[in-house]
Amino acid sequence: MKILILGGDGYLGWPTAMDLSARGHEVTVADNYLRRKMCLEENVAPLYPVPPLPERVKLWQKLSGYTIRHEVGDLREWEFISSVMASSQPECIVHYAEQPSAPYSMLNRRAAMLTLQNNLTVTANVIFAVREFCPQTHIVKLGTMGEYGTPNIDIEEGWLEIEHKGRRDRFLYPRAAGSLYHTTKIQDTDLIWFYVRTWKLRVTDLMQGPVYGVFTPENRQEHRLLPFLNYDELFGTVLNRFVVQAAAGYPLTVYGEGGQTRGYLNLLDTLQCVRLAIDTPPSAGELRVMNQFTQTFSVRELAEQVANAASALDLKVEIRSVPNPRMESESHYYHPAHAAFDALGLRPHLLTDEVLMEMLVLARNHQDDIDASRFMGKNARW
Ligand code: USQ
Repeated sequence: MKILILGGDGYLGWPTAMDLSARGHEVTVADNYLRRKMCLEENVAPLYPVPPLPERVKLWQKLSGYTIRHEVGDLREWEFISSVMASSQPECIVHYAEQPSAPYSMLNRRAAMLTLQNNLTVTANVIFAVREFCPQTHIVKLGTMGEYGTPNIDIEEGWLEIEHKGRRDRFLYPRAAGSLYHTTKIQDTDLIWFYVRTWKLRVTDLMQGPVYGVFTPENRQEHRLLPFLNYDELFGTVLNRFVVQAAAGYPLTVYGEGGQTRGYLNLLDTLQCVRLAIDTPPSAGELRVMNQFTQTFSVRELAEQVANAASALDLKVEIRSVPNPRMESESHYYHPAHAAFDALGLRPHLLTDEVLMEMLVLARNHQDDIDASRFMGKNARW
């Protein structure tokens, strides 16, 4: 299949590109290096350097014999996205091209505007480009479990049947985001749902939880093909941060009480879910929503599991509760459904001590490169 990956330089985009390429798909990636630019501006480099796309594509070619095409440019620009669509003629588009950080979106007005403009404009351009160049193409869009927030009722997969005054109808599940970033994902969903109804697009919206890990079969032998591993307060997700903190001998920074519960998944399962979504496209005029995570944990449970795995490597780990920089419930009901991917045959890679130890060893090998001042102190408070 011809597959176009938007945001193909990112934490998820590059591993997805290799994964699909290794299975014989004709993959094109497009990216404007936004993640790299934001990290440079905020002085929050990842744990190890990640080569730019032309180099990664060459390394992958040498390792696998497969070619990934790459286009560097800004998908907010119509000329760029239309030229990418015309040249790649995708049968499927995986849309990751968004500012992905909740804390970054809450930093200041500039970061907020960048998040709003980037995320909504790119999503709108994808919709218009599909309509113009390939209306049958399946869009696999990365959303987030954070669109639902933490309601005091069970979370369904995208939709909720409501009975009101004796009549029934089906609506998008009520959404209540906890950051501007998460709000833009809700706005994306609304935009997409409008055009699915209006233009009969076919879209899968993936409500994904926080992802951990960096290893995939494609990068184990060649570490220059690893994705970004950020451990800073802005771009590092919680479990990746805890692993690097443990390797650095820095206390694991549990925000507040640590009862915040989310649905987590291994990077390998992001790849698996995206493959399953691609292989089972929805019909024209259908917005299919699937919750994408494999296990739920509270932040404190994650910290304890990291501490436990670290002790097997003789790393002494302290778990420390720090004042929560975020506006979020620290103790709440959380019961989200995730049956759709199970029904498609997902075989989860669960969080084990072995998985954590492999990450801990990687982080320990880069111990001298860890800048502990990046763990906290970026002033992303709300
Ligand atoms: N947390 C800590 N200590 C830390 C960092 C985070 O206790 O040092 C807590 C946060 O307060 C939060 C939870 O861990 O309750 C998860 O935080 P996170 O930074 O791993 O994830 P989040 O900001 O929610 O965003 C990440 C990705 C985002 C994705 C989202 C899925 O950056 O792109 O959409 O996970 S979800 O969380 O389900 O909305």
